[in-house]
Amino acid sequence: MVARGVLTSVSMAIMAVATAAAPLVSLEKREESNNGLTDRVTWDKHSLLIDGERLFFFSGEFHYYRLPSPSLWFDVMEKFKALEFNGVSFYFNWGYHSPKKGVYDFDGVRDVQKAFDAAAAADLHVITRAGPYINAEVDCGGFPGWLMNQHSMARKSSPENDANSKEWLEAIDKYIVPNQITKGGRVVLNQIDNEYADNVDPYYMEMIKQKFAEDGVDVPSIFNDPNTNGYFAHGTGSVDIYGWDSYPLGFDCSNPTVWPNNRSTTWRDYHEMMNPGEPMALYEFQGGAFDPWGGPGYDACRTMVNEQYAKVFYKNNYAQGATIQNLYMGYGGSSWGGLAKPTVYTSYDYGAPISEPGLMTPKGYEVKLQGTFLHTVKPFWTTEHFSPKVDKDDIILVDGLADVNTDTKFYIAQHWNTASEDKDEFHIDIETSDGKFTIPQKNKLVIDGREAKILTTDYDFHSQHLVYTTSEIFTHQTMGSHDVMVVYAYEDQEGEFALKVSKDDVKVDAKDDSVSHSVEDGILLINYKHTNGTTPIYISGGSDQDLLLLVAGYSSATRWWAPIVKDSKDRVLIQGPYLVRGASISDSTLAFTGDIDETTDIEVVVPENIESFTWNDKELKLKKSEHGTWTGTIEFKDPKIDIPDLTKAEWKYSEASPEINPDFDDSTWTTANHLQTNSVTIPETWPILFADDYGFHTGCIWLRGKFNGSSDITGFNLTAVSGDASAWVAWLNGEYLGGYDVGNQAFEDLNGTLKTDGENVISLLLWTTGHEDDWSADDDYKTARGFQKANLLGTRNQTIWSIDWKIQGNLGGEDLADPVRGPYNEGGLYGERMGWHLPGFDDGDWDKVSVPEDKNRTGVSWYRTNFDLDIPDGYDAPMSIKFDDDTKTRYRALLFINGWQFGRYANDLGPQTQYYLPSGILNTKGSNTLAVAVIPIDKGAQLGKVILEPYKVLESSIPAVELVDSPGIDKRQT
Ligand code: IPT
Repeated sequence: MVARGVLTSVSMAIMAVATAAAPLVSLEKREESNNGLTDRVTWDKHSLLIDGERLFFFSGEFHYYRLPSPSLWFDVMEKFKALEFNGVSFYFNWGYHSPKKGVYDFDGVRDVQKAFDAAAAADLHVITRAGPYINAEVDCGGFPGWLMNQHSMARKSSPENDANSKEWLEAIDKYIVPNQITKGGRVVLNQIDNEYADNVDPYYMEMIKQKFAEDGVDVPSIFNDPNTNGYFAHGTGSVDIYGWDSYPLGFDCSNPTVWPNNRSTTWRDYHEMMNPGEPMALYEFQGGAFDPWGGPGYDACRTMVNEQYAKVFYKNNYAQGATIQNLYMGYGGSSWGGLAKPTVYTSYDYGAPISEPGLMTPKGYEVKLQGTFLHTVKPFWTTEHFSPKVDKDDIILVDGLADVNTDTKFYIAQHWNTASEDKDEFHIDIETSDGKFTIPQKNKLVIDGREAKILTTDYDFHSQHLVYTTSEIFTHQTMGSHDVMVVYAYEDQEGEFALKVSKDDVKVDAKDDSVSHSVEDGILLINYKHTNGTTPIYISGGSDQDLLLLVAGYSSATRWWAPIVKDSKDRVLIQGPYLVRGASISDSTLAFTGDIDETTDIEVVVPENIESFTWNDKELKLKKSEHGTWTGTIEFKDPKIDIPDLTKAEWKYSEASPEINPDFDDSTWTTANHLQTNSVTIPETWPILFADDYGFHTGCIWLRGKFNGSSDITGFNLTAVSGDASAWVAWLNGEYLGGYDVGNQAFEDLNGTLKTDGENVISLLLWTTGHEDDWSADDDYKTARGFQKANLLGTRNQTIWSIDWKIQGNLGGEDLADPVRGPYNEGGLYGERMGWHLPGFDDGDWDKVSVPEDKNRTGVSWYRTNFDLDIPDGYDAPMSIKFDDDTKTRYRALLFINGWQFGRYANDLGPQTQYYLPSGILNTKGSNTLAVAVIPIDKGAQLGKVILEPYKVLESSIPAVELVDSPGIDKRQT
């Protein structure tokens, strides 16, 4: 075991300076810290080091619980790697694993080991973030439903809360601990709680930190401060590597092209003050945005947090000094079932670099351009800031970063006004070991609107010495007898590339007219324009090895991939495909794997010994060009997938709300008789009518209230409490009274319906949308779902018990009827309780109908149909269900695919109408059961069109997708 503290190692680097007579010896003094538990993961002020190797930690956030198909975790992790993330950050969701105190489930879709395996298979480092509190727009912010009945406050130290928190940590640590790098796994950092900055109790943090340590977590601890508040950087509860998060564009995507001018320029100073001995870490940096019910939708978020945003804001982070950057989200997924907190709907696409159905996006490609640079150009990892001289420094901000080990310097240029859409030309004064220059010397350097550039100077790569370039570097690689570098800029922008050469008669060969060159004082200066496509410039005779400079326009650059060849550290280059997942070499054959969406022309740059190629195991015929690159075409074969037309399918229908009828037998329901609650909602009448108090934590809730009529009683008054987008419907003695948003509603003038003599029965159906989170650590997650007030009108003593109530939520409450699909899959609708959503339910005696429906229905309705799919091997066709209707009456619907609830639809709120059905949950090679429950809020609703549709069809090397266990009705545990 190593002692906590500073490890000092001195390494000698001998740097021969061409012009100096004697070599200079420079001593690099490294001061690395570790946490006293392991030296496998260390750090200094510049960056993290893993096994002594420095890296730029560039990760994306992934929530396995938002994609309940473990095979697809391998797919998504492979895409992370392809987009040049070298890490992944996992939140673990306590509530997802624990339906009941003491009960933990890590089987099937909850098998987190597979998530670790998927990260390892894709060669990704892992950050674990197990909370206990995670936020993440999930129900209770990740706390299990049963914790709502805990008396003590969450996220505060108390015997009860400590015990419950430790119960979870003990369960999840069994997975985190063996997956740490120290045990042969990939976990390198472990987060303590999340964004704990309001109402903080440092002893709680300390307790969590110690529990992780006691259980054997020995990698450095981290904390994600909600912005630069300084929490847990020092003192009780403080962590090894403090960091913060930031969402500079916020979460309102409704004006997606309007950007606030709020890029941070003060982080460097803050970091210097707060934790100067640690790398600057952004444990969550905005990678997209969530969207609320009724919001503008994820296309708008993708537009707002687009690739230009990624250029400006991520590069600004690097300029500020960040070398740990986790994008929240890398892939968002779906808040299926009741996973979401009330503000968000089923899709959690997030406008992330990889979309909900697993597709590439423009921002994904931008992430790849940046990531490849960050991993290639190593001097970028050890820099100090300086302020260069810029001619337009009132408009253009240029941050200088100077490597402390070499002469390499970087210039990060952007508009001072982040939102500026102007095109501005500027010059920078640079100082290199080859002299001082004002660049560009011959043509133009611009920042065009919302872009930012990283310019590299004085940089040795392979046999070359770059003096500077005004283009951005994607990557470089030596290919045996010649070196290759790919640079890029937006189309029509000019570039200047200055290379040190040993002879004046260097040969520059380019087919493009825009390319010109000159040699002066041993520096070859090449000027060119970035055009559509990629222009090769072949430079020979200037150094030991030739250089193939590939000058790409931006859109061409987005399709350059530089996969690291399996079992090596070298990259090969390929331009064209939609997605390149991997490359491997055996003998003289290079095998690529990836996805295409159309017939694709490609160009490949590989070492000279490669003579043949395959794409997804099929031979690929390529021709060698004069500069040694290879070109050819990958043919896309349309698989002609037969997508069933559900508007022509046979559907079965059943009405599904017998609870409305006064004589419905509710004897098995729970009697609502509590007089006390741990909720933060203050009851106004008794008994307590909060569903969670009776163990019902998800989905729809039914209540039935009975009272004897009298001539005094004139009606009743109800106050429903639930989250955004919730609604409730009331019936009296079988008659529909109305459907409402949450809040208070008085029911009077019930002429004819309210009995003055005999028993009256109120039936209430509450459509809930999950629980609040605990952002402020004030137990807000304990806000009730149910009724705060229920009293009769016309009588005295209205707050006391005047109605007898029964309550029913999901079958079994915390003792799940369906542990495989887990605590969030089903609520308390009659059909859910009866298992109508499940495969194998016999709907033989239901009515045959067609959908769209031609009848107005009142009360809850269920529809079922089956369909077959046969998506051939070698293709990926992520599927969806779309609702298309112009029904004016408000209704809500639940969509079940093979028993899994994958859609909560609100025709009156939107915005979501299309719901992703992940393969594995969906049987892409066989039959599927689709069920739709329709809950009218207004009287009479008509289910519109239900359409099955792929988002895209790709010829793909997606890893084989195993069917998820989808137990049928016979497996119900009641
Ligand atoms: C940040 C949370 O850490 C994360 O869990 C998620 O909720 C995210 O917000 C928004 O999607 S908190 C940040 C807004 C300060």
